[in-house]
Amino acid sequence: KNMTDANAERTFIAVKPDGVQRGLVGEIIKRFEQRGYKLVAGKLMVAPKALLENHYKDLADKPFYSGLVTYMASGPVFAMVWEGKEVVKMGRKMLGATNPRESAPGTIRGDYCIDVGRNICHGSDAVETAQREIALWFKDDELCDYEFADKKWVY
Ligand code: 3AN
Repeated sequence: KNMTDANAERTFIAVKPDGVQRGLVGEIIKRFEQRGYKLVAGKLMVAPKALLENHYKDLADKPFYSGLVTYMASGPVFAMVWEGKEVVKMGRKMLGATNPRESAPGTIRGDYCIDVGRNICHGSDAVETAQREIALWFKDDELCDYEFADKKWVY
């Protein structure tokens, strides 16, 4: 795959355990699908603590870190890879601000949650972070390489 293709940018999006419990997996998938982004991987899994500690290693010195890992390990998460033009930046916009009370209505967090410790979804914050997170959560053979038949209607 030609990763210099601007329409082939990828991001890691996860529905956290609270989002799964609240039945929001479909709603979150729906928003990315309807926007025109392409789903290239997805799986429901209870994340091992070691995976979560690696995923959140930059936050290891934060006071909320151990609570964050415990919350993320408390039930299944729905992990996904989405592809498309500027999907990292646009994915963050669609999720809304980290603190849901600062997330605009119309964003996922702005529509479905209240508290930063239960903010229902994760999205990579930069292209390099996305590459790291995708490699951490998925094996290469879990990423599906295919084209939309009607891509010309999105781009
Ligand atoms: P984001 O997930 O929007 O990139 P980060 O990387 O600053 O935000 O934080 C990662 C996760 O840590 C958040 N999604 C949230 O679940 C949790 N978190 C961030 N700040 C706090 C906080 N002040 N209290 C509790 N949990 C927090």
